[in-house]
Amino acid sequence: MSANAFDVKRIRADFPILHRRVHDKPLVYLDNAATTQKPRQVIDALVNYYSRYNANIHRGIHALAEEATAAYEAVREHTARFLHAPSSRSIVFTRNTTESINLFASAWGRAHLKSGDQILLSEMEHHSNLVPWQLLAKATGATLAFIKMADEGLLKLEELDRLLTPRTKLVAVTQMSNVLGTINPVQEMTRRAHERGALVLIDAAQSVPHLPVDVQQIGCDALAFSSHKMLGPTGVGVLYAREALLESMEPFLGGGEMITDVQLTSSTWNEIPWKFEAGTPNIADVIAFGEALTYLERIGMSAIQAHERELTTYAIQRLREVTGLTIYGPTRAAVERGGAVAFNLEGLHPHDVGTVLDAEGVAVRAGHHCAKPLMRRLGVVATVRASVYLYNTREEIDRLVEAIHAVQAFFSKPTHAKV
Ligand code: 7TS
Repeated sequence: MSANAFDVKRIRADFPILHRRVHDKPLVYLDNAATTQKPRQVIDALVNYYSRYNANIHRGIHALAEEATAAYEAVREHTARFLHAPSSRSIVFTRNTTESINLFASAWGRAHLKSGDQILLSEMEHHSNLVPWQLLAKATGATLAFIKMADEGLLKLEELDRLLTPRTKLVAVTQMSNVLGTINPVQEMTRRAHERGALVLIDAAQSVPHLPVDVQQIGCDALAFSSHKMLGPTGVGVLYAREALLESMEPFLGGGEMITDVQLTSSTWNEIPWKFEAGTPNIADVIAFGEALTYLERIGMSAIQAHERELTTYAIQRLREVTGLTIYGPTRAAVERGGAVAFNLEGLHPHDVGTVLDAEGVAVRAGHHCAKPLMRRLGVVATVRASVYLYNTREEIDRLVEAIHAVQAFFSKPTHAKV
């Protein structure tokens, strides 16, 4: 589908929540990096599952269990196609990106990491791609190193070459920053890491929802993302990992479903990917996540990326016109970036800004965005962040800018003068 055929009005009609009012104003939802809204196709899939074929999977021999199992496993196939993964055996369902990264850190780390090994991260990681590695480093005696970023919010690639040593076992890096909108050149980074014998895990929580991602083209060994950031339900995450790698890893959680046989004192493991899905999974939400994939494919990931690119360019242009507003992250037209735009207003705390924007019906996030080391690197405690998705419009960017003017007017009144 070409960008011209992108019909945002028609898309918006599919999202019931976009038609509600907040504080008596039409909702402008610009907190998509936190979670996205759901189209009725996804909501209907949940209702349909619970109304028609709710059953536990992989174990029942009755019709409902067979239908539910087929629907759940079909979404695994669909997810593999969406990522251009060679096989659905590479797709593990988890609860979210956080659990996917923890699964990999724990299961791969226990099998492969020893004292003195190194894991390479970056300065712009979400806590989800920091804390699991800190825990692993503590447990194994491995060390962590960090690729630094230039002031514009782009990683210094020469740092990667300098930091990669024979001790580096893994590079774990985000494909798109949830704060700066920076898109990292993960394909090139993977190539360089592989040349030096390190594996690569990509935190794709902000990229898979917004641009075409092909795991074979990137060449990464593992990749993690969440359904709820791409029109699907909460409670579903994906870990993609190369089959051979999954085979080489220890289980993450023990229990039902992940075994072939259990003795009183020992067990043998199920085949991948089920070896990593202990207990009853989130059947309903995985099935509804399949509808989210179908929805995104129907619009087309390239068309979605083009729409967001246009909106983000417009947003940055409008925000730069606001006096006293600082944008964090790349703003040059030549730099391809994603649709998360972090900013601050001079003399105002981001929480105050967020609260007044909310009163104007504009939903943004204000805070550290689970990236405290990045906040320190930027020299701020927090920022406001607007983040767009396929259903946002230029008119909504105009509403954001008007609301920012309302914030400035509100706090410049003598009664609210800064002390
Ligand atoms: N990695 C990145 C880059 C993220 O943006 C997030 C969530 C996660 C990992 C964790 O995802 P989860 O589904 O496991 O929670 N980011 C945000 C955010 O920016 N605002 O709220 C959640």
